[in-house]
Amino acid sequence: MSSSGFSPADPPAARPVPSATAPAAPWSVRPQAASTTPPAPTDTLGGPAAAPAPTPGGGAAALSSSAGGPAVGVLPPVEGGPLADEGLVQLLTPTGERVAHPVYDQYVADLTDDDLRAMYADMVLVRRFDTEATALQRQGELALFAQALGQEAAQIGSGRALRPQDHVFPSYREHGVAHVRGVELTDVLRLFRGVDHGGWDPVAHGFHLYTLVIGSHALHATGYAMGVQRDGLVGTGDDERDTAVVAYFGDGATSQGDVSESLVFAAVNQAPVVLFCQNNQWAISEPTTRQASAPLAARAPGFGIPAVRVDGNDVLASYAVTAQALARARSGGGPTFVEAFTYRMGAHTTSDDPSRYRSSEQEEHWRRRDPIERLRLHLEARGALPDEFVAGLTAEADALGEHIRETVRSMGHPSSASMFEHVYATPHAGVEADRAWFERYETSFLDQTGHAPQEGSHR
Ligand SMILES: Cc1ncc(C[n+]2csc(CCOP(=O)(O)OP(=O)(O)O)c2C)c(N)n1
Ligand SMILES: [Mg+2]
Repeated sequence: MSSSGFSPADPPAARPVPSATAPAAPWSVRPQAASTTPPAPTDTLGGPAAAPAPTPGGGAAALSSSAGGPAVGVLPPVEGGPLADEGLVQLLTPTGERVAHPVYDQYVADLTDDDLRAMYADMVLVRRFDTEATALQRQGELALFAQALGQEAAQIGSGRALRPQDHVFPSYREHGVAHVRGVELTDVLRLFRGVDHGGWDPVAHGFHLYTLVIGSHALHATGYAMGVQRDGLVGTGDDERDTAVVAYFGDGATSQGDVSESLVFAAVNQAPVVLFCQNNQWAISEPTTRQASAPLAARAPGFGIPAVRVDGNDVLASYAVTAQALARARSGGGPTFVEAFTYRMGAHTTSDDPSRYRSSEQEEHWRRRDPIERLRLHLEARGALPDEFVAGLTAEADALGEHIRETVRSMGHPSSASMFEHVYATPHAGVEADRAWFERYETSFLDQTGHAPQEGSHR
């Protein structure tokens, strides 16, 4: 058995939705238990300074009554900037200490040392995959690659909370989720080598193909969830039947209309969908502070969707909040918006150079919050990371690296005509017309003997 432990087809059962209510988040418009003084926007997370508070004459002033308090019937603006770290659900501190949580402890209470080691192994293997794929791109073996570096906890934690019947709509760096859904990581590289539109069977894995059109799959996921609902696969009480759908997207995607539209449809239909936003603080070179003036999660309640902000570098907390959200969806309780606050430790893709737009101090700040290191420290403190396990995992990672290198180099060259396959399940006149045009185009390069001309001779 591999050191990655429990099989992707057999995640630990998520527990039922707890009746306890989480304390109001600092950005909530709900009345706060203690002081209602908004926390000052801070830069405690090492990112660029949070957006300034609204100025007189701006939205906040316009919402105030002449007496200075909020106008009757008008909701006040949400509190805190998009980088505020107050209100994040956390179960493991950056140094690996377990902290208690009144709501989410119960979701991780059943996790054994084996489960924690399995999560650790997943994260280590996915990081090795990232490293190998990046090196292969540099060697010209891949056209492009997008790392998951730094986001392993958000992906493995949330992915491990899924059940086999759940269905995931990823964007393009969800390699950790792909791994726990049983997708061969080398198949992910078929897309990045350009030999395939996808590389795996979405139905077999409950894991859709990667989506490069930012935010579009939030709509696909919500529509799919509405279908699941209409198929009677929600709220039956049968753990093997009730199904949830997850859309993974980034902070930048929340600026797209598609994501807002999916929130509308999810809310009014009470669709069994979890809208899982990995806020890695960057949309290529655009920081979250240029796209939001309040936490991204704070948008969802305005649509009527409950939201939770979680420390996305904490694998346990990511597991717990996702388990709760999935249980809500499967039981017919409707959608949840999860904002996993994390950091893109690497470049956007291999075509990007982040030193052009962010500081090495910020990168160093987040290196000290590495999600893998956090779980390693926790396991060590529990005495649950024996040397033999570490040695076995290192050997498994080395074998994975070799497997990736060999498999990618031996991927064949598809015919260019294959790009027209699988566009639709049934024949389609438009695709046939494109295929015929492309064949004529390719034939136009052949010389009179029907052979391809020598390199450069047609120029
Ligand atoms: C509709 C659309 N607009 C623009 C782009 C170009 N683009 C590719 S990645 C990206 C940034 C996405 O940022 P985010 O959603 O935060 O995801 P991340 O890459 O950080 O995981 C953009 C704008 C695109 N692919 N699709
Ligand atoms: Mg981002």
